[in-house]
Parts: sequence; structure tokens; C-alpha cells
Amino acid sequence: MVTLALAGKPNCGKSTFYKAATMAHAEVGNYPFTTIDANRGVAYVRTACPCTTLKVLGCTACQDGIRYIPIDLIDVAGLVPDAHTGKGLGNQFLDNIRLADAVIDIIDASGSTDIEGNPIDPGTSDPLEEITMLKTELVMWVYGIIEKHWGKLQRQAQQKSFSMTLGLADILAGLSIRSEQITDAERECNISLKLATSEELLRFTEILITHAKPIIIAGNKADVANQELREKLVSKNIMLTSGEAEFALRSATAAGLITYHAGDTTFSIPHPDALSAPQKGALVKIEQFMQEISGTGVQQALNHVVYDVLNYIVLYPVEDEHKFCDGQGRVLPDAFLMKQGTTPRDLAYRVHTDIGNGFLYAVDAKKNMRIKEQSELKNGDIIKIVSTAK
Ligand SMILES: Nc1nc2c(ncn2[C@@H]2O[C@H](COP(=O)(O)OP(=O)(O)OP(=O)(O)O)[C@@H](O)[C@H]2O)c(=O)[nH]1
Ligand SMILES: [Mg+2]
Repeated sequence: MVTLALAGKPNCGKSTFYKAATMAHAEVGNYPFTTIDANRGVAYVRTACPCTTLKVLGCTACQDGIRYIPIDLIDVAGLVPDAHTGKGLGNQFLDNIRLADAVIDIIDASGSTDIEGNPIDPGTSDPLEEITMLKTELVMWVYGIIEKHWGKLQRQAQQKSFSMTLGLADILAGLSIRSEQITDAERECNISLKLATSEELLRFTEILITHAKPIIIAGNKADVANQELREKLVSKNIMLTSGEAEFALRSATAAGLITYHAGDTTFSIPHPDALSAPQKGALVKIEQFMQEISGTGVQQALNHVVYDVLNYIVLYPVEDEHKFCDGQGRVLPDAFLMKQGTTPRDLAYRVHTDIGNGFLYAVDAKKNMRIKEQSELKNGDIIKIVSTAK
């Protein structure tokens, strides 16, 4: 499953964002290090369900034509400068980033907490400093791991047959860093790893991180950020979010007070009379904020990372290409997130190893056409796999 980690300095709103995105419990508090052990839960990316445009009836896998596909979300403990040397909660938080495909760096857009997460006057800290801090800590953490093994790797590299890329890949496998990413970073740095100086190795690590753990920034607490800070972040293409507003909306939806689908730019109130005055007041404020930034930003941030940064597409395998359903008549029962470039055979393997092994051909159900084994599938494709395996 696609895994994203929420990281950043203490008290910037990671757990609130996590709670909003997963609706799972997490401690929240206005002081540093509320979270000690990482929280892990299921969040979703949103897409339009093809049942609407195809006008197939009976789809129960979506909500009003909106499909939510699960991803893993990890809410990591806060990190402070020099965490890689053990400051704050130390390396433990970095450990939770190991499994992540990408990191959402939550920053405090309202500038109301210092770099260690202590509350200060709103607007008095610079959120951009937090970005540099997280990058530095990540790089120094990975660099530290490489450095620890460097002497041994260099000794092994005396043998002609030894591949430094594979040697490093072995060491970094636990961080979900793959050998292609090491090769790409080496090429981009224009260095030979076997001969690298420590300066070159540091530069290589920086580039490796951009390949292996892309970092996307979310300017959180945007609902209480002043205009100047908002504009500063937007001018740097940073997405604005409010985990708190999203959590309020999802809670109000669960309580039946509003109609809202995560990721909508607005919501409606079916029975205004059922709301108390404070509830109404809170919702009016949220509505105004949503108008200013086109939603709460939470769903938008998750979608952006998965679709635009990690390049995933959504594929729908079916057994009946005419009725778009499985053997039991369930319409579009599965929606899989797969990397751009996925072929019908890759999809067959994702459905089941036996289906992949017995792959014969695939049919594009929307066009009712057989497609080539090597063709690249497109976002939203509905595919019937024909296989010798049942
Ligand atoms: N206004 C506003 N407040 C928020 C938002 N997100 C979080 N907060 C508040 O900020 C404080 C910290 O929130 P947490 O979610 O605990 O922050 P954290 O980053 O998980 O903190 P640590 O676990 O200590 O690292 C709490 O008082 C939250 O209510 C937001 O989007 N808007
Ligand atoms: Mg927390």
C-alpha cells in the first residue's frame, strides 16, 4: 500500500491532520511532543468513480460518484534541530519515516510556535525555517547511516567485482531506498561513488533523498495564519491546509449535521435548525476559510502527493467487461493505485500471482477492445484480464 508520513517540528498539527485524514484516535495538545509513539492508520485519496460517466447503476463502492482509495498514513513524533544526533525524541521519529514513500512536511503556517514547538505570539516564527530543518535532519540521518558503513564498503570496493550501488542498496534497503534510486542519484551528482569524498557523499545523499523520500510541504493551521504569511507560502507554491477545519467537518458529517465529502470545496447544512449557535458560528468560519483556499487542503494535499508527486494512477480490474463487475455482479469492486507505466500484466499480478502467471491478454472494458500486453494503462482504465488461472 502507498505509505505517507506526516513529519515536522513539534506542535505544528501533525496529529490533527492525521486524525482528520483517518478519523482514528490520536492525542492532540498545544505543547511539544504530545505524540511519542507514531500513529499509523488508513487515509484515502479521492477520485471520480467511473460509474458516473459510464452510467452503470448499482455501484456501491463509491459515495455519490466519489471513490476513496486507501493509503497508509503515519503520524510521526515531532522533530527538533539536531534530532539526528539524538536531540528531542531523537532518531526514533526518523525510524518511522523508513517505510514512507513520501513525506508530508507539516509546517506551522500561522507562525505561532517556535522551532521546538513552544507556543509564541502568532506570526512571529518563520515557517520556511521548518522546511530547511526537516530536510537537514533527514539528510544527516541517512548520511550518518552511510558514513557508518563507509569504511567497510570502501574496503569491499577494492575487489573489482564489487558494486558500490548494490552494497549501498543493501545498507539502505531498510529505509525503502532502492538501487535504481541510488544509481539515479549518482548519475545526477556526476560522481563515482567508489571514489567519492565526504563532501560528494553528502551531496549525493541530498539528491538521493529527493528521489527516495520526496518531501511535500503543507502550510498547516492556515485557518489562523495571517494574510502575509499565507501569501509568502503560496508564492513558494506551498499548499495551505487546516487539519483542524477538516477534522471539524468530518466530525460534523459523521454526526449527520452537514453534507460534505472529504475534498469538497464546500459543504451544505441540511437542517440548519438542528445546529446550536456555537456550531453554526464555527461552521460559518470554516466555510469562509474554505472559500479563501478552495477547501481545507487536507484531501488536496494527499491527492497531490499520490497522483502528482508519486505518479500513481487508479485502475479498476473487472471480470465482466460489459457489465463492469466481478463474478458476483459487484460493480467496479476494486480500485487499485498503481504506478504510471503499469502494464496489463502488472495489473494481473497485482490481482493475484496466479492470474499474473497465467496471463493471456487484457481487454479495455470502456472501449471493449483487446489491448497489448506491454501497453501502458491510463488513469481510470477498467480492465478485464484473461488468464489461464481462475
Ligand atoms: N487553528 C488550528 N489549530 C490547529 C491545527 N492543527 C492543529 N492545531 C492545534 O495545534 C496544536 C498541536 O496540534 P497537534 O496535532 O497535537 O500537533 P503535533 O504536530 O502532532 O504535535 P506533537 O505531537 O507534539 O509533535 C493543538 O492545540 C491543535 O488543536 C489547524 O489546522 N488549525
Ligand atoms: Mg502529534
